[in-house]
Amino acid sequence: MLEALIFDVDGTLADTERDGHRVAYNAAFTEAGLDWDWTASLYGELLAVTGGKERIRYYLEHWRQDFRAPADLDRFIAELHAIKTRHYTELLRTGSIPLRPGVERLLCEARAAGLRLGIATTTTPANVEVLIETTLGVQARAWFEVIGAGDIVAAKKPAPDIYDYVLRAMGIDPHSCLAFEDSSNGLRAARGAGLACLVTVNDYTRDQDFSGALAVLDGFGERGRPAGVLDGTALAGTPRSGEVVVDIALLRALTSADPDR
Ligand code: XBP
Ligand code: MG
Repeated sequence: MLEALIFDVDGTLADTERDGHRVAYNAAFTEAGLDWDWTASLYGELLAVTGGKERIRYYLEHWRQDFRAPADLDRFIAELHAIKTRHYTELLRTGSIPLRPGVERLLCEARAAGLRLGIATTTTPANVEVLIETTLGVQARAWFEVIGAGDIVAAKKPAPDIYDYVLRAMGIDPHSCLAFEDSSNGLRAARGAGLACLVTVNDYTRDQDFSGALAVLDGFGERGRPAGVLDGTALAGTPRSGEVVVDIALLRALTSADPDR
């Protein structure tokens, strides 16, 4: 019985990476006097590592062996990442990053249907708070019982820790939940915590491996603008297997047909 929806943030609720986080990282590098430039293409490779601090370290280790790291590299990275978070939240406040089509509709439908809502994300908590506030309004923070984000867990996605944290905090069984993700790392994290997972892809993740997903779509769809189905195995039993609008009826059909539940 579906009781709760647990959403990833970056790439799922909103397309935040290329024109949001990436721009903020580059602004932080400039402010710190670094000649680092994360192009859209390079950033696509760096997204293999979740977590901004971890991603910066990955970049140094694989692309900038020439960099003369300070004695306290952890502190240097943490301070640089804090500058990035300031730039990112400022960018969000300009209103330039909207929710993806269908997200607000689905959240409202879920609330009307009495489903519980949670968030499980690798990004920094402040980024989630500001995204919700700037796209849905400050009152929408209360829609989500738990926001599991960033360093609240030691191991980030694809480790299942953030989903385990949210499940524990909500006191709910994974089989009563459905996760929404955009990336293979996120799918693996959700599946590792025992959740069924619906994937909606974006340009950075479209070609990744989504084995184990309930279905793979190119979005949530809107009435009159349905989402394309990339892998709709579980949709076969539903009346709209070619194109779909993700609504509560579809989610209930998907999860009730799921043999893992
Ligand atoms: C995506 C991430 C985050 C963001 C950047 O998180 O991996 O690291 O790219 O945010 P998710 P930070 O898809 O789980 O929402 O710089 O705050 O890490
Ligand atoms: Mg994501």
